[in-house]
Formats: sequence, C-alpha cells, structure tokens
Amino acid sequence: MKTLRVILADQLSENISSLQNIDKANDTVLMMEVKAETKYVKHHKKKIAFLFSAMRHFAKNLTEQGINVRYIKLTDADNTGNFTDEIKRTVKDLAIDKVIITQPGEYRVLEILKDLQKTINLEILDDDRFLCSIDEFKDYAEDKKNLRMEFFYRIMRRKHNILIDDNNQPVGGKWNYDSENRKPASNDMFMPQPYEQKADDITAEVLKLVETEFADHFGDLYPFTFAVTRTQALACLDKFFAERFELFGDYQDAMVEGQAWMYHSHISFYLNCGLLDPLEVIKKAEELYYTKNIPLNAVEGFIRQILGWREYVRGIYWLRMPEFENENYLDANRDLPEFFWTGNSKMNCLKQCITETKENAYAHHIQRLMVIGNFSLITGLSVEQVNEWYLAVYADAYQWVELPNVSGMILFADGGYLGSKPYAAGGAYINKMSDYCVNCKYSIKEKTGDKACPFNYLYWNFLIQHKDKFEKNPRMAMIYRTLDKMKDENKENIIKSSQKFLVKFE
Ligand code: FAD
Ligand code: DLZ
Ligand code: SF4
Repeated sequence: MKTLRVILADQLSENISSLQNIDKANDTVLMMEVKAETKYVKHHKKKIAFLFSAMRHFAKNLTEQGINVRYIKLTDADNTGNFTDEIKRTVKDLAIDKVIITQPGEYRVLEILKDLQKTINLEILDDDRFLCSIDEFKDYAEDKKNLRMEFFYRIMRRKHNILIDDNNQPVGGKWNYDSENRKPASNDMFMPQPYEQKADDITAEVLKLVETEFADHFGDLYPFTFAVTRTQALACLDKFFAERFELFGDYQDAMVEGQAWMYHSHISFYLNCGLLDPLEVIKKAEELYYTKNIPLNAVEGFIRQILGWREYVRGIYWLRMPEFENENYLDANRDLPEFFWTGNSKMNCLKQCITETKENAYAHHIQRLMVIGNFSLITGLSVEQVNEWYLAVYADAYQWVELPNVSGMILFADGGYLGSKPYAAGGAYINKMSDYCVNCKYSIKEKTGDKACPFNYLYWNFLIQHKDKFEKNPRMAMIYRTLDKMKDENKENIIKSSQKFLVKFE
C-alpha cells in the first residue's frame, strides 16, 4: 500500500499525526509551495520567506532520515499552484493508494480537502498538537451563552496539571497575576537583543525567490533573522528563558519607541508553524518557576497566553466558523487608511507600531490590541479589511488565531462572544503604557480640536455612536454614567472633531 502523507507549511512537527507509523519503503511525504496560498491575502514578504525556508529545512531533515519527500518548489515547471491539483498530480504520478493529512489550521483549507475526499482516498487526522481538541472545546462550550477565557484556562491548568498544588489549587493561591503585569518601561532600560539567525544557503535561495516573486507585497524582506529549523527555534526559546522571562510579566503591556521586541518571547511564529510544541514550552516555563525562581507573575502570565488564550481562540474559531468570518455586530465598514501600509501617520503610536510591523512582520500583543486594534475599533474600520490586514502582515498569522483576535477581541464583531466588553480606550492608556506621546504631533492633554490626541475624542465618539448596543452592558455602566453627565457642548466638540478626523485620517 502506497501512502502519501501531506505536510502543510504550518505542520512542521516531526511527531504530527500524519507522520505517525510512516513506512519508509512505500510512503512519500508531499510538501508544496503554491501560488494560491501566497496570494489569497498578500502576505508580508518575511512571512513567505520564513515559511518557505522552514518548509525546505524540514523537508531536508526528513530526507536525511531516509524518508521519501516530494518537495514542490514555487517555480517548479509543473507546479499547478494550488493544493488540490498538486495532491491529485502526485497521486497520479506515484500511483498512490491513500492520502493522509492532519487537519489543517484553516477552515478554508479544510473545505478544499473535504472536496478532494469526493475524488480521492483521503483521510484527515486530528491535530493533537493542541492541548484541547476541537470536540472537547465544543463539549465545554455547548451549554454556555457566552464564553470567558479565564474559566476555560482554569480547566486547562487542572487538566494538564500545570502550576497546580497538591490540593488541586493554583500554585501561589491565585489563578491569575495579571494585575501585577502592567508596569510601564522606559527607553533607558536595558533591553535584551532578540534571537537572530544568519541565513544559510537554503534561506538565501528563498530570499532571492521572494525578492523577485513578491516584490509588490507589504513589508521589508531584509534583514531576515528568523529561526527556520526546530533547533534554531529551541535556541530562540532558550534565549527568551535566559534573558527575558524574569521580566516578561512586569513589562508585558509596556511599549517603548524604537523597541519592537521588549520582554516578549517571539515564539508565536515557531509555535504556529509546528517547530515548537506548546506543551513542551509550557512545561519548560513551569520548571523554571521551581528551579530558577522565576517570579510567578511572569511564569503564570506566560503560561496563560499559551495554555489559555491560544487554545481558547482556536476552540472558538472551530466552534463558530464559517459564520464567524462574516460577523459585523457594529456595522464597521470604513476603508483602511493608507497609512496602514506605509506607517506615515501623524499619530506617533500608530506610526511606531505599523513601521515595526512593516520591518519585522511582528508587533507585540499590546501594540496589536491597544494601538492598532483600538484605533480600528473606535474608527469603525471595515471588519473584512482589518482581518485581511492582520492576516497578511504578521508572520505568525493563520486564520484560526487571527480571526478570533481581530473579529472577537479587537472589533467586537461577534457581539461579545469572546470578550465581555470592547477593548476601547482613549489616549491616556497609551500614554501610561508607552513613551509614544512624547514625540507625537498631537497633544495627549487636549481632548478635542485639531491638536488633540485623536484617541481622546474618537473613544467618546465610539461610545456615543454605539450607546444603544453598550449602555446595558454592566461592565460599561460606569463609563456611560460619565457620558450622560457630560455637557452637551463637550459632546458636540467630540462629534465635530471626530467627523473632521474621519475625513482626512492622518
Ligand atoms: P508572547 O507575548 O511572548 O506570548 C507567548 C505566546 O502566547 C505567543 O507566542 C502566543 O503563542 C500566545 N498568545 C499570546 N496571546 C495570544 C492570543 N491573544 N491569542 C493566541 N495566542 C496568544 N497571535 C498569533 O499567533 N497569530 C496571530 O495572527 C495573532 N493575531 C493577533 C491579532 C490581534 C488583533 C491581537 C490583539 C493579537 C493577536 N495575536 C496573534 C496574539 C498575540 O498578539 C501574539 O501571539 C503575540 O504578540 C506573539 O508574540 P510573542 O510570541 O512574542 O508572544
Ligand atoms: C501562509 C502560507 C503560505 C504563504 N504559503 C503556503 C504554501 O506555499 N504551502 C503551504 O502548505 N502552506 C502555505 N501557507 C499556509 C496555508 O496558507 C494555510 O494557512 C495552512 O495550510 C493552514 O491551513
Ligand atoms: Fe497616540 Fe495620542 Fe499619544 Fe499621539 S498623543 S502617540 S495619537 S496616544
């Protein structure tokens, strides 16, 4: 029996279900660089280079283990350019009896595979790299009107016995140490350098390819310093644990001009494409709490992101697709301003976060959430366009993780299924957590008018605009009481300033 085992770009894990019990004599692994996947959104140049280089290294590693690999390069003469035709072509060329694949990360790709099942013998296996299966999450969510990450996270902590004491209670007495994780940072602080990998011959060839084939895509290709093998990804993780982990919690929400990487781990690229395994990362983090006295606010905070948020958004994605993609609770339809592609904004916070995104295909969580996301929410940017932007510009973006964060967490397009209230905020929050306002052309102190920080009036304008949808939300009652007490003249100035801003967007 000849079996074809298909490995997609985000399935670069040697112990993935589709590679279990491989028969080296008869089986072949198929990996394909295909135009359709590079173009369905115009991915950042670095994202394409990263995935292609990581795929080629993974294929080389399998070959060295004596496994037959059919690797289709983007520019191969016979490459048909899409998953369906490449799988069909291989089945025919190699007289394959059966095809095996691990469930893809994206609904769109699963639909392609289901369609293929009508014509070829194709088995789709569970992706057991996640710590909560799709069915388990469905069972958990079944009788709940809306979900909250915190309760799901506690179940996951107990299930995997992570930071749990002998009485089945959270180590340290609390489940969540987020309130200790809000220290602002300053630009004279010591900032550890991120992991940097020199390009080898494989990466150099991929970089040339991306330079010529994707010249019109967003983002800077150089310098390219991503890890592209599992060994390198592990080195990146170890560097984080050695140099940044201790202060991860303290500065998790901080933003500093010119400091793109801060105290974050920068491992989402590697977790999401399979080079790192979430449970191994969590276990290593937990071990460092016991062996190296890493503070609990850092360890718990880091573990919560992976065991809590990452699994939670994935569960919600599969629970709510395909409807999720089309939800638009706040009727947000405004076109993205040009500066989302250039970074040229008078608002220094947006200029910094978008420029860093362009340079690195990375921005850390608070930049994505409280600067770019908050701005997208309070200006009513198109749900479809914002999703497309986030999916394209970050090297860790796949729809399963991007869509819940964008439609659910930042745009409230799901009407509050993922989060209990919108993450809307005025400029004061950005001013507190960053030094961006110091070099801004707008004044954080002024509330309305041409010189005022746009976040200050756009925030209230957003609340006024959506009063009918939010005023009964218990978590927003206080803010609506403040709004109700506001003088009419102030409200008029807010609306006037917002209308003016929303015409020129600068
Ligand atoms: P760290 O801050 O070091 O956190 C450790 C890990 O926790 C991350 O690597 C990631 O795997 C996980 N994590 C943290 N927060 C989340 C979250 N909200 N959802 C899922 N996993 C999380 N993450 C992606 O992996 N891909 C995306 O496309 C993506 N899009 C986002 C869009 C928006 C609007 C927002 C607000 C967040 C998004 N995130 C996304 C989550 C988060 O911003 C990134 O995971 C994080 O910035 C990656 O950097 P890091 O590895 O340094 O993370
Ligand atoms: C994002 C991406 C890109 C740019 N290119 C490829 C590719 O050439 N081959 C491949 O197997 N996967 C690619 N991907 C990832 C897919 O678009 C998709 O996100 C995953 O298959 C998850 O379903
Ligand atoms: Fe951003 Fe407002 Fe601060 Fe300028 S003043 S950096 S627009 S928050």
